[in-house]
Amino acid sequence: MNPSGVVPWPAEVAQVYRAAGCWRGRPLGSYLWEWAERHGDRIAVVDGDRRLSYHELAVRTDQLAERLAGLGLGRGDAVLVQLPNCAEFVLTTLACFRLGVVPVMMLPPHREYELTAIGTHVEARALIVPARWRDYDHEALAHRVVAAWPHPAHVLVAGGEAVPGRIDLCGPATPPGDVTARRDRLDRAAPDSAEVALFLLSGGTTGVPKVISRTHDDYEYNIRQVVAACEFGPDTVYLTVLPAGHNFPLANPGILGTLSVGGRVVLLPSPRPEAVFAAIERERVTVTSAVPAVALRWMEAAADCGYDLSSLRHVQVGGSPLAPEVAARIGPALGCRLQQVYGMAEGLICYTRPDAPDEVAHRTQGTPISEYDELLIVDADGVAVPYGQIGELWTRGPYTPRGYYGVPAQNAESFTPDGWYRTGDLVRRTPGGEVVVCGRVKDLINRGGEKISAAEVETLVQELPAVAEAAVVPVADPEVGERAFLFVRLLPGHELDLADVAEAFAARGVAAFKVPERLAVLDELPHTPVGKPDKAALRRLVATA
Ligand code: J2J
Repeated sequence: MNPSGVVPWPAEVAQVYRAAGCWRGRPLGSYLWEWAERHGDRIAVVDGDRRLSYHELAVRTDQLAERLAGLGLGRGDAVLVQLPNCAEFVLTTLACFRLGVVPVMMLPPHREYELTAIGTHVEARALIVPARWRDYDHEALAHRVVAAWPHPAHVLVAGGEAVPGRIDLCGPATPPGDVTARRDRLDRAAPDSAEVALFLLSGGTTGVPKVISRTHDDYEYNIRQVVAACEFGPDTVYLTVLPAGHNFPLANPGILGTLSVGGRVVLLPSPRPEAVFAAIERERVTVTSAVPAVALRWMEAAADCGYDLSSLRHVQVGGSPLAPEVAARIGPALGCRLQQVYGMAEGLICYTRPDAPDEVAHRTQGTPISEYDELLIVDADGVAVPYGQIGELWTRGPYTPRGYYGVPAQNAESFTPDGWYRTGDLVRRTPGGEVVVCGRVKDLINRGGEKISAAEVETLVQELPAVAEAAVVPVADPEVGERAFLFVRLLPGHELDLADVAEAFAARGVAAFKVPERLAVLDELPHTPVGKPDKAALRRLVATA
């Protein structure tokens, strides 16, 4: 990566955050051995039958860090991490933090299109993949992708059979060696806490996902605050079911929050209700997090499921809108309390607190986790609306970066000159200060919490030879909240159906979740006065379809 692509907080603001104790000046990897010393033999990570104690986690993280260093990876080198929920994901993330290598949190469904664009943008020095996952040969894909990057990079593979020439992520089980000497070497080479710790992908609105840089200082503060807000502690058993590379399960409080207080992280590769209930019973899970679509599936499956879910205290739900009527049913169905969360990989996190009264937990998305979070709710002209009214939310704060990585032109649109991030969400605040999400102005489809950029899909559809013009809008869906509805005008003599679109996207190597799920061919798309597709008119068409 190129450090000049990172937008820093202004020096005087950074000084305030440091003086206030938000930013502690310690890199994330420096906590690993502190955890190990405090919680030694307690179990930190459960992945199927594999259980790692805090001590083992520290030893194995350092082994992996040294392995990565041996490949020439070091401070400021970006690596794409595309791993499912497994122990290797946790080890890799922590090993990167130790070295100052910057993991880029890709998702398992990403393919050539995303891996090529992001890998090139951040000049990634490695791509870390499972050998196979869900019947897909990630290893072969990774080699094709890396060969197309304009710079040299390694492919590191987790799992699978030993193959000559392959670089196994964790290598054969090696003896621990001199643990202390290795630890000292890594401590001495630790990155500066103001440097970028990781890159998250934005659920953005542009052609290709934007990359969000999070520093060691800001992410550690985010984790510390959200752990306090959610009252995580050593008796927390957190079940990870959402893709671990998402900000929500990764750090809010998620995996990193749980580890930071000596709790136990249980990893599951999918949110399938049966497997989730079995894991809750077996591991005595106390808390888990889900998007509304997943929580809905659990609710339906929980009645008479035959599993003992009595250990579960909280289920944390966020990522897309949750209707109050549904919210009210989640707790009773699962025998626990609901916590709502409104958050974003760009920073700001709001939570209803664990003991919030029902009217707050069911009807609001909670309050910010930091007293230094600034929230401004504005009208279409950027003027603050009176308290309690609906407007677009702008935010700034000690864990909300001031720009995306390496896209100055985009940043001029997404951030104001004085550093506010325009969330694109419509919100209001209650008399009690809670945020209520009321809609959004940004152009995306929120499919069960997975964000699909309308512009990205439109650009891809526009490339099809049959298509003259394309526009994508959300269509409401009882299962996943929204699906992508594609409107097209075709060139004379051409035809198009959804299977053609799916095939073309697959051929381009686009993640399958971005394929539109409804299609209408129109003779003419409605247009705004400036000649763009009129999305409001198309949304009305969808509503009446
Ligand atoms: C409505 N829309 C919501 C909610 C997010 C915790 C929780 C979620 C995310 C996340 C996250 C919503 N109701 N409760 O990173 O740490 C929509 C908004 C927001 C966008 C951010 C976390 N919670 N949203 O969802 O970066 O539109 O983060 O701006 O993926 O999701 O998406 P993302």
